[in-house]
Amino acid sequence: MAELILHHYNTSPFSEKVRLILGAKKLAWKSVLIPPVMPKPDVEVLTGGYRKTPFLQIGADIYCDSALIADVLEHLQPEATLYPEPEKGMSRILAQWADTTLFWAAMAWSMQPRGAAELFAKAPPEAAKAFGEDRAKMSTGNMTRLRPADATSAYKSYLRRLSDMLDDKPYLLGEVPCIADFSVYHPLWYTRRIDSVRGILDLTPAVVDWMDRMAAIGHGSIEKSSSDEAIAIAKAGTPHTLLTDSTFQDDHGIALGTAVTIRAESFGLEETPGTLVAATRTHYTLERSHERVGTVHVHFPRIGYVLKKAEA
Ligand SMILES: N[C@@H](CCC(=O)N[C@@H](CS)C(=O)NCC(=O)O)C(=O)O
Repeated sequence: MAELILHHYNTSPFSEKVRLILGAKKLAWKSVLIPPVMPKPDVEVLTGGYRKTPFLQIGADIYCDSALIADVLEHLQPEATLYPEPEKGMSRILAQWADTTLFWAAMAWSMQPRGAAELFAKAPPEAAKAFGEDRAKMSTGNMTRLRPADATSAYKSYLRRLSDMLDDKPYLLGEVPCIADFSVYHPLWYTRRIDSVRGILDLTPAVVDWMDRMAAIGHGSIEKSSSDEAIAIAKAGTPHTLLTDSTFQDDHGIALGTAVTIRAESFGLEETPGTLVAATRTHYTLERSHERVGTVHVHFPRIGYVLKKAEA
């Protein structure tokens, strides 16, 4: 089986989502720890500009965004499925809500002053400042951050609604965890790691019990690696995607072979330039080269990303 390399850092919620999916699918993977703030030179060598966490590397293929990574892992190891019928559509829609609306409410609650002070208590003062500045820079464009009090009310309501869903079943949509469970779990996991803010979860004990069930899934089998090793693996490899849908869907009037850029719709707008080599129903693939890494293919989901012709 192809070697999976996850580029991530321990405190990243979206990485926790992917680590648990790797665990649910009982996969073995290599772990490359990347910096949580810019600069990220080795990340940029591999992705061509995308700076968010996590991304998955398989040889000379780089898969950006946890939603696309989940699809890739599903192709690679269909058991246990992340998208069980008959709730497949519902699970994806609930996951998207959790990765956006729930995530930002949970972040605003967790990073309130006492949470942030606890997180950075052992770090030098420059670290907290650098983190704040980095995330402020990422939050440009069409992004509106919730005010703390509004986020608190929303987070409490969301937790009550999730608790209600867990009244009569062990996981959010049934007897087994699906993509919605992994997406709902990671923002709550972030809150639970911070003693001074985790109390909000105790208002909904059914959610805490479900979190214990999710945590018990584990992270699969991990081998430590380094970005130098990962870059060497990419350089030695030839791009070969595991995504099986290849039919061209042109929603932009941009032909395959065109020089383009892709970036996230919000939060971290760094562009990845390259040649468009696939644009399917669900994802885009760019081909790009760099002297340290040779030719790689960088894959993005369509949802949440902006495709444009490169400016001449
Ligand atoms: N839609 C992305 C969101 C990823 C994301 O926002 N990750 C956070 C960390 S959990 C991030 O990139 N923060 C800035 C950074 O790590 O540089 C996904 O699903 O992977």
